Amino acid sequence: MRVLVTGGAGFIGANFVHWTRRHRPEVELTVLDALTYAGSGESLGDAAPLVQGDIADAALVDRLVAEHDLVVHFAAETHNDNSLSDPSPFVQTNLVGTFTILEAVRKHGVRLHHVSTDEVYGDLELDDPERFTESTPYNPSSPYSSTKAGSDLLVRAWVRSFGITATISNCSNNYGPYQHVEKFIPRQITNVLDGLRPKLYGDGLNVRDWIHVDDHNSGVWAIVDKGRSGETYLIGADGEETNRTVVEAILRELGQPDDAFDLVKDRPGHDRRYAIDSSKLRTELGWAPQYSDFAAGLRATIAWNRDHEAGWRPQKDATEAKYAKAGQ
Ligand code: NAD
Ligand code: TDX
Repeated sequence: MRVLVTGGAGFIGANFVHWTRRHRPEVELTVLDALTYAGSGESLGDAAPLVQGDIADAALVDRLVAEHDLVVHFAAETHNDNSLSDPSPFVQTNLVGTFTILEAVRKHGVRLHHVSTDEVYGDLELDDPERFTESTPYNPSSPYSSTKAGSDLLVRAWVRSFGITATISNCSNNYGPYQHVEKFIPRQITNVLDGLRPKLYGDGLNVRDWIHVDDHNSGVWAIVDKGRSGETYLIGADGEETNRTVVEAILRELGQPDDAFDLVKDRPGHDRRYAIDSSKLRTELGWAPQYSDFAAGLRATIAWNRDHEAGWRPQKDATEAKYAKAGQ
C-alpha cells in the first residue's frame, strides 16, 4: 500500500510516520508538508521521503494523489490562539486545502482518511454527564474549530454526492514527542525547564481529554483497516484532566512547588470542557488505547522534552514573545 501523509512533518503526522515504520514496515509512505512554522523535517528524520509543498497546490496534489492508494490527511493550521489573531491561513489550509485534496481523490478514485478534532462539537459544561459522540451536533467556537468543522462537512458531502471513499476521525487533545512549544503541555514543560512559571488561562479549570499521540495513530490505522466509508469515528482515551492538575503534575515532576504557576488572561471564546465517548471505535473496530496511565505518559513526555532541547529551542523564544504580547 502506498500512503500519502499530508502534514507528516507536524506533531501527529510525524508520529504517524514513525508508528507506521515500526508497526507496518511494508507500507510505502510519502509526506507532503509545506513546512510552515509548525513543521519540522527533523521530526520526520529519514523515516519517509518529504515533498515540500502546499495542500492547496492543485497541480502538485493531483500528481501526488495519482501515485498513491490512500491519503491520510493531517495537514492543517492547528493552534486556536493563532486562529484568533489571524484566521486567514486557517480558512486557506483547512478549507481550501482539504477541498483541493478532495478533488484529487475524487478524480483518481483514491481513498481518503481525514483527521479532525473533537473541537467541532463545541464544549461541555464541567458537570455535564454527557460526552461527545458521533451524533453530537456540530457547534464549533473558534476560527480553528470552525474551519475543521467545515472541512469535515466537505468530506461528508464528497462521499454522498460524488461517491468518494473516505472516513473521518475526530480525536481529543494529543500529547507526546515532537509537539510544538506553542501547545499547552510542551509550553509548560519548557517554561519550567527555562525557569519560567507555567501560564494558565482564566481560572485554570478548563478540562481537556488527553490521549497519547500513539493511541491516536493506532486509532487512525484501525479505521483505515476496518472502518466503513462515509463513517465518522471518535478517538479518545478517557483522559479528562483540568489544566491546573496537568500543570501541578509538571511542576512536581520537575521539583517545583505545585502552586508555582501564574493565572493569565483567558482565551476569548475558551471552550470549557471536551470529553469523548469512543465506544463506537472500541466496539465496532476493536480498538483500545495502550497508554492508560496519563501520569506515566506525562512523565515520559517531560523526559522527552528534557532530552530533546535542540528540537524545541529554536521555536521557544519567538513563541513566548508572541504570548507575552497577548498578555498570556
Ligand atoms: P501541527 O500544527 O503540529 O502540524 C501541522 C502540519 O501541517 C505541519 O507540519 C505543517 O507544516 C503542515 N501544514 C500546514 N499547512 C499546510 C499546507 N497548506 N500544506 C501542507 N502542509 C501544511 O498539527 P498536529 O497537532 O500534528 O495536528 C495534525 C492534525 O490533527 C490536524 O488536522 C489537527 O486538526 C488534528 N488534530 C490535532 C489534535 C491535537 O491535539 N494536536 C487533536 C485532534 C485532531
Ligand atoms: O499557555 C497555555 N495555557 C493554557 O491554560 C496554553 C497554550 C493553553 N492553555 C489552555 C487552553 C486549553 O484549555 O490549555 C488547554 C489546551 O490548550 P491548547 O494546547 O492550545 O489546545 P486546545 O485549544 O485544547 O486544542 C488542541 O486540541 C485539539 C489542539 O491545539 C488542536 O489542534 C486540537 O484539535
